[in-house]
Amino acid sequence: MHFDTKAVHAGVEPDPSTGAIMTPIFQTSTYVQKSPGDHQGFEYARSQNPTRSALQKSIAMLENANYGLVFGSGVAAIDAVVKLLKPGDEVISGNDLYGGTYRIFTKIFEGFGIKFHFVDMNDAAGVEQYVNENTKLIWLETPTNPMMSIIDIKAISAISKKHSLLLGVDNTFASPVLQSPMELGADIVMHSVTKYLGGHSDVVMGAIAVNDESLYKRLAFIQNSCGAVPGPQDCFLVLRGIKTLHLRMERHCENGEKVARFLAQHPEVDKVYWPGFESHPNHEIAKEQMKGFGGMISFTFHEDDMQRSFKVMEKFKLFALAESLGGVESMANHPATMTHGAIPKEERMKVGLLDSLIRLSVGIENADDLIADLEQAIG
Ligand code: P1T
Repeated sequence: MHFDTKAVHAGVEPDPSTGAIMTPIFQTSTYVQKSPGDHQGFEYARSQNPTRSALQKSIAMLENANYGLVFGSGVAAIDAVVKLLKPGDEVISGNDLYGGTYRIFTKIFEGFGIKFHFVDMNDAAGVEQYVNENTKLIWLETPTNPMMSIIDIKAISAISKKHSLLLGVDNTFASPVLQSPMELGADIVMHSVTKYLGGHSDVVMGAIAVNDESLYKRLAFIQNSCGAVPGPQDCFLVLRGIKTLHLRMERHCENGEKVARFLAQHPEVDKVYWPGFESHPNHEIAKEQMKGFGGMISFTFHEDDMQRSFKVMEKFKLFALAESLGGVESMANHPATMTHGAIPKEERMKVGLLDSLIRLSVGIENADDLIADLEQAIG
C-alpha cells in the first residue's frame, strides 16, 4: 500500500457498534467485566484503550513496523526506551540532539548508573570506538536538532548489528513520510508526535515503533507499569492529524526549500543549515535515505551576536516565536536559550550551535508571505 493511502486508513476501522467512520474517543478509565477476568480484551484504560490502540496501529504501519506504542510525550517515549537498560549499561548517543533528550539522559538516567557517551554520529568509525562490553544502545536523531546533520542510519546500524546493540532512531524531524529508519536497520523508531505526526500544535505525545515481538513486549510492559500513556482525546486528534501528514509534508518541503534558498542569498545571513543544499556536507546521504529535505532550517548571522538574533525574532509577524516545530504554522526558536538551554555551552559549541543561531519550522502557509516576513525582520 502506498504511504498516502496508509496515512488516510492505517489503524482506523469503522466502529463495530455504530459504523462511525472515525474511531470514537473512548473517554473511559475502566471497562465492566461479567465475571473476574471475563472481559472483551479491555480491563483498565492505562493498560488498553481502543482509541489509543487504533493510533498505535496507525503509527506502526506508517513506520513499516510490526508494533507501535504511544506515550504522554516524546521524552516519555525516550524514558521508556532507556528503562530497557540497567545500572552499569552504556549508551552511545549523538552529540547533536534535542536539549530535553540530553537532559533526561544526563540529569535523570546518569543518576541511575547508566553511562552516556555523546559522540559525532557523522563519523561511524569513531562511534565504534566507544563500544565496549557494557554498551547496549545507540541513540541518534536525523536530521539532528538543531544543526540538521544527516546521519547515515545504514552505516550506524552496521555497527549496532555487529555488536548486537539496539539502535534507536528519533525520526521526529523527518516524519515517516520522508524517512523509514526500520528499512535502514533501526530496531526502535521514536517520534515526538507533538510535531509533524500531530501537526496542528494542539497535542503533546510520543511514540515508539518496533519490529521485534519480545522488544515490543518489554516496552509495552514499561508503558503499562510506568503509566505515561496519553489520553484518548489526544489519540483521536493525532489519528485525525495523520490523515493529512503526506500532504502537509509535501508543502513543508516545498516551503522549506524556498525559505532556505532565500536565506542563503541574504547578505546579512552567514550559514544556512538545510540538507537540500548540494553544499550540505551530508547532502548525498540525505538524497539516499530521505524522500525530501523537510521544512526545518537553522541559520546564523555573520557575527555571533545573540541580541541581533533576538531583535530579528521579536520582529516576526508570521513566524511564531515558540518552542516546538512541525505544526501547520511557521515557528522560530532560539535553541541556545530555549529548546537546548539544558545543554552546557561548551557541548553546544562542539556541534556549532552558536548563541545567534535561529531555528525555523517552516509551516504550510504561502511561501511568499513567509519570505516577506523574514525580509522585514532581518532587514
Ligand atoms: O516535547 P516532547 O513531545 O516530549 O518531545 C521531545 C523531543 C524529542 N525528540 C526531538 C527530536 C524533539 O525535537 C523533541 C521536542 N522538541 C522540541 C520541543 C523543540 O522545539 O525542539
